[in-house]
Amino acid sequence: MSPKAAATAETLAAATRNGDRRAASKLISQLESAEPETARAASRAVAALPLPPHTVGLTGPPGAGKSTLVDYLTAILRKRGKRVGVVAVDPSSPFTGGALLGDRIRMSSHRSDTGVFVRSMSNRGATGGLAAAASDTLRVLGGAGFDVVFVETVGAGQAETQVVALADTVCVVQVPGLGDDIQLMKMGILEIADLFVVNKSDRPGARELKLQIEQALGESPGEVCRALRQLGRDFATGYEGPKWMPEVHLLSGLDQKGGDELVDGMLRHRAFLNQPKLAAELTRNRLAREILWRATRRAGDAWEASLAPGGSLRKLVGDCADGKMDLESAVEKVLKAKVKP
Ligand SMILES: Nc1nc2c(ncn2[C@@H]2O[C@H](COP(=O)(O)OP(=O)(O)OP(=O)(O)O)[C@@H](O)[C@H]2O)c(=O)[nH]1
Ligand SMILES: [Mg+2]
Repeated sequence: MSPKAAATAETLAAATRNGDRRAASKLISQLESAEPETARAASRAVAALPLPPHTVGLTGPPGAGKSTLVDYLTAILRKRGKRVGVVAVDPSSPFTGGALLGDRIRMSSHRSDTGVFVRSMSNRGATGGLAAAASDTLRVLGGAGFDVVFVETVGAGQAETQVVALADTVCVVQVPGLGDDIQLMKMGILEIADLFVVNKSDRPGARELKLQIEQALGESPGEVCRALRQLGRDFATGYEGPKWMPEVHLLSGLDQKGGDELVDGMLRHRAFLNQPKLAAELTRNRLAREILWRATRRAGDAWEASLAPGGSLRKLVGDCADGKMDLESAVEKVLKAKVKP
């Protein structure tokens, strides 16, 4: 890595810690840079920054009112004296992602507020996976001193689920009138929610949907606790502390109703995660994933370089091309070769 890229990233990280918003913004752009040197230097520099005290993931179908809701919740948290960050993640194709994002953010009311930081992210340039890039972005916002950070994602695909799993608290947003509500739940939505939001409760069918979700929660087998499940069976079965039962909140982002109760629910969930043994285990789990992402990315880069024209394993590629070696044998050789990540 070039010393210059590293120095720039380090300088930006230090300024971010001092609350410099422009530095934070630049650092995030560098994380997303298509230039691997720049992205890697930024990722390395943010590793020492702290995660935000509370990350809240919001997910739900397109148009469910997530952005309107984030805007409303941000206003409530600002009144309570919290500094709020927002990351809108669009995992759609690199070709359409950027164009749609501007439309997805409805934070105009906070534009002049220095206690609010809004940022969008797409798959573009997210080497090493969207979740890894989002995780680095969270460290930037944590470093810049934001108390609560919202991460908004659309839908329930794999990339979204991974991003949402980064959050301490996950809110699944549903709306009445989409039909097939049960179908959505079958798609594993019950599994990932700490809080349910029945949004657009100004519309008919909201109470019925709330009842439906509560009923499904009551019937769902086993322990309903995302954090415990995430830690794996061994920890979950050995765990004897209090359990978390997902809450279902009626809300209207448009009429600005139900927001205070939802914010209280979010904070209750955060407090629940603070139980000493659980909190320690969650921190370890998160660190393990970050170490793995970072190591995988560096190893991947190194192997790629070694196989590229001019790389040390170039002969191997030639042997494969000439039919002197099969693919699997080549893979074995790659794994045994000494490449320096
Ligand atoms: N009736 C009603 N409409 C709402 C409410 N909240 C948002 N809307 C409307 O729903 C539409 C979508 O709102 P967004 O906040 O952009 O929804 P979103 O889930 O962020 O959308 P994507 O990011 O595109 O998935 C807009 O036309 C909003 O005005 C609500 O509480 N009630
Ligand atoms: Mg949106």
